[in-house]
Amino acid sequence: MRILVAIPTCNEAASIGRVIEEVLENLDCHVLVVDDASTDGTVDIVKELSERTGKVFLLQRKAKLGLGTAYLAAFRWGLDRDYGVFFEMDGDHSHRGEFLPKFMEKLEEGYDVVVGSRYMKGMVNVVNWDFKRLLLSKFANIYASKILGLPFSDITSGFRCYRREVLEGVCLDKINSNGYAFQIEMLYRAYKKGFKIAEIPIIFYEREGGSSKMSKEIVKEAALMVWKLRLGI
Ligand SMILES: Nc1nc2c(ncn2[C@@H]2O[C@H](COP(=O)(O)OP(=O)(O)O)[C@@H](O)[C@H]2O)c(=O)[nH]1
Ligand SMILES: [Mg+2]
Repeated sequence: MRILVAIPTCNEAASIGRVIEEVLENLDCHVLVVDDASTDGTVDIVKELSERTGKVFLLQRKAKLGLGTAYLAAFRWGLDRDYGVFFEMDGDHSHRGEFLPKFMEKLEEGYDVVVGSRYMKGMVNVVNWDFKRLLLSKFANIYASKILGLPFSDITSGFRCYRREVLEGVCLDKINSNGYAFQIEMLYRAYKKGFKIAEIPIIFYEREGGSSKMSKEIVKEAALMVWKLRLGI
């Protein structure tokens, strides 16, 4: 089965090379980077890896168009090319390639979606987050999962994988959210369609270089989106 690891980037030159190399060391797969107008050399690093390995592909967009549409572009690219498994992964080295085989084990057990959770069994597997960021993430998770009735510990996690059938089944054209709400919306739609979803424990390492794209607008979008999903509007 062909596996595609999708990585959205916006100025991640400090980490993207290492992220991609770790992915390729841990999994027999292709990598698709969806870059939104990076100006720090991210694209050159990706192109060099592409030439060297033949397993790395690049989609370049002209402006910062959001995480959600970056993933949608990656999914459509992969659906057109016969991939069977789609991973989502950050480009800032918060998500580590060493966990990839664990996701595959769960898929082989028969799950359709596997989410890498920072909060399984009451744990907080996050390295180097300040208290404010942790509180925001925990609160967002509790708020959204209660409202949507989702029985998972980390519904905003961006380290996950889907079988092809899930992406074909959830109607990608209907996805409305673009920031981190995208992760919640994808999981909610997959759950409602009855796909089998598992969580596995991962460790999330806060970025060491570059800068976060989290913003008030992204948080606001997520808070509203949860209600739109629940009310079906
Ligand atoms: N292509 C693209 N990538 C994005 C965008 N927003 C965030 N990302 C990438 O998504 C990943 C997660 O974003 P990040 O800023 O690290 O979020 P945080 O970890 O929640 O602070 C990183 O690889 C970012 O470069 C965007 O608008 N477009
Ligand atoms: Mg990050």
